[in-house]
Amino acid sequence: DSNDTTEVENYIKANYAEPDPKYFGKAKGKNVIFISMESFQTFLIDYQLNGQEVTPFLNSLAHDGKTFYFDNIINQTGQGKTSDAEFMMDNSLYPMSQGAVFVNKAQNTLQATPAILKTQGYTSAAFHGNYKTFWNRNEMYRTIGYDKFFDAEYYNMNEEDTKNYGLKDKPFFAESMPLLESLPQPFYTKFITLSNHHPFGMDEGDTDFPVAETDDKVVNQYFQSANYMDQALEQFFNDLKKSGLYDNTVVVMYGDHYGISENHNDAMAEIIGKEVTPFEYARNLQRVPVFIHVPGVEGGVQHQIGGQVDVRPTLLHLLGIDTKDYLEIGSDLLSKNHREVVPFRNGDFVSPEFTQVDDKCYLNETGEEVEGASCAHLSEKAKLELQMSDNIVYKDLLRFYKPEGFVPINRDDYQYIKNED
Ligand code: GP9
Ligand code: MN
Repeated sequence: DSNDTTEVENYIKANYAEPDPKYFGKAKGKNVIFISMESFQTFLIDYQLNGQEVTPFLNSLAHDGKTFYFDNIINQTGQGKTSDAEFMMDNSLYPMSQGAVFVNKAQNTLQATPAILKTQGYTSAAFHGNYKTFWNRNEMYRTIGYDKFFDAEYYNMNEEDTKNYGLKDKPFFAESMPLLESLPQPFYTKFITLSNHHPFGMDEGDTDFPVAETDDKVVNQYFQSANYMDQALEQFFNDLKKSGLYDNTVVVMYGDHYGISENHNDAMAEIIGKEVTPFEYARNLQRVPVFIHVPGVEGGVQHQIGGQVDVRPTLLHLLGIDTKDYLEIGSDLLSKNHREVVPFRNGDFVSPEFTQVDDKCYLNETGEEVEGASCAHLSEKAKLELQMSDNIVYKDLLRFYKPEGFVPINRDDYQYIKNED
């Protein structure tokens, strides 16, 4: 009710991180392209398998000085995996602790980015080479306010170009180009890749990148599909440049969640050259990369600790939209007051000095377990952040809140039926 809403509103206003004027509005009016990089973990960046870079294209972006590359962002997804990451990118709210928010809360009221940008003249679209009902996307996208959803029905889903969940990334991006170019500008779009999905095996001829040589087939194949995705991204960037869109578009790329679960710790120890302790698994291997390229703005490698919920405020501030009137939980990564106690969905957290894993407290510098007292205060902070976000999502509180100038979405205005486009 309105008491709950007031409590959440007070918490959010007290924790607001104001934009850095150096970046605020630097991407005003530009197109936006999000790319969900399936199962992509940060350790892959700059990793060499037998002396060969796995992701030479992404590595080049990480070091070109023009792209922001955030190497300390943690995976905050729950059971909704890809869809949980999408939820965070569009809403800066946490997904659910059990179940998928896309499945369970598709009827909620949201104030998602497509709806916010609509009042600024933007058209929004989602692109994905799987069928629209997967993860209940066709319902949740109506609540988020995506104008268009180009799902598998818009692509050539022939045998050769598909594997497990759908279209391979190279044909996906290639076939997406004309659809993207057909959109009115400015646009807000997202592309959800698939090829780097567990168990990762690619077909003969898709890649000539070598497999790793551990005893674990899943881990071995991960490098091949990650390399394939890297090539697909390079192809897409080249196409964006050729089309002229690149210079007028902000590109945000993020790893959606881990690809290699803790069942593969033995093989991963060989890969990273050290034992995968619970601390190592959480603090290092749960990182997912975030890249943001803003035409004409200098970037560089960014080490601040953050979470997936932090991407939206960062982007909105770049677009010149102050987030202070929105009930969102994340914190602008480029703000001088960015908060650095960052929760995992299960209540554990990462912070500059300490990391909590399975309720145990570790000192980052040594990876040693220390007295729980060192983490207690930080742990409370992390839990409170999750709780405030959960209040919004579980109690559907945005029904009772109207940001200034925001025009609410009417789900009935959105349908994703191909022939009626
Ligand atoms: C399916 C794709 C994969 O459409 O998004 O989902 P995941 O299993 O990674 O959540
Ligand atoms: Mn995924």
